[in-house]
Amino acid sequence: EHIAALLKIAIDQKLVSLVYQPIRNVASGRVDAVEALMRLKMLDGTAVPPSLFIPIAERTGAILDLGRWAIRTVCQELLANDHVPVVSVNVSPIQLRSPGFAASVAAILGETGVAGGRLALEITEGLDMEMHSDILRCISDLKTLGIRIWLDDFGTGFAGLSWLRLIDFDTVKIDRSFLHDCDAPRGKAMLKDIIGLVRNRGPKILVEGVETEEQLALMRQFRIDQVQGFHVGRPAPARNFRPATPGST
Ligand code: G
Ligand code: G
Ligand code: MN
Ligand code: NA
Repeated sequence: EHIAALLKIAIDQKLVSLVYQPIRNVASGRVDAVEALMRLKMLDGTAVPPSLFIPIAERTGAILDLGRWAIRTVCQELLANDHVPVVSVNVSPIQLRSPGFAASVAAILGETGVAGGRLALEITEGLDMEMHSDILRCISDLKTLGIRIWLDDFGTGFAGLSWLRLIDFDTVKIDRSFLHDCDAPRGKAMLKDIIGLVRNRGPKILVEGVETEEQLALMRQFRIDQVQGFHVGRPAPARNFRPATPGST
């Protein structure tokens, strides 16, 4: 239908773009990573939400071209300077399952001269995340390139625990829904248990959706490694993450 047709011309017609949301290291207080988020607009300029176009892109296969475009764009427009240490990009299981995905990422890194360790790929524990041996092999190839593998939206699906058991994630992102009720004792205890569960497996922990100073204080108390959310910053274009150059405003 309409969105599917739009996705086919989106790259050529410059209808897709990336915005970046800062991620703060709790101990140092510095922004030490950013997450790239894809945006799509229609020909008349109206924005199409990712919750609408990503599933369509997955179904039609357009996600393969869009995903490579996103990784190349991140390398060119952000990782080309040394200002932002790490950029994370969301990837769909469809991409991880497609033959040659790891090789295409390796080619982009080679082309742009970006070190693999500065790129993180976020995987969501969705319902469709079957434990495909192709996916596990792809993740292992990506890790060989030095690429960091993050687990996104942890705690929202049924598959998260299986993924945690099978894959050595560098970072696990705890879904923002756990922050909503963490000012009540029950919610706080729940968050604490989830943090303990993840921490015992070894990965770093990032909590998403931090919106207030109180929540940030709690994250310090829980010794969370990184936080992301409106309290740290909203998604913004790449120019906001480049070093200030003399003469620019
Ligand atoms: O930007 P927003 O918070 O609306 O993003 C919602 C969700 O859309 C993200 O959490 C992520 O799961 C998905 N998303 C955003 N950008 C991309 C992308 O480049 N690729 C994939 N596969 N998913 C994305
Ligand atoms: O699915 P994923 O977690 O990758 O996407 C992140 C999405 O969460 C983005 O679309 C972003 O706009 C949204 N987001 C980021 N920080 C906050 C926050 O502090 N509060 C809320 N409500 N949403 C947030
Ligand atoms: Mn994400
Ligand atoms: Na998330």
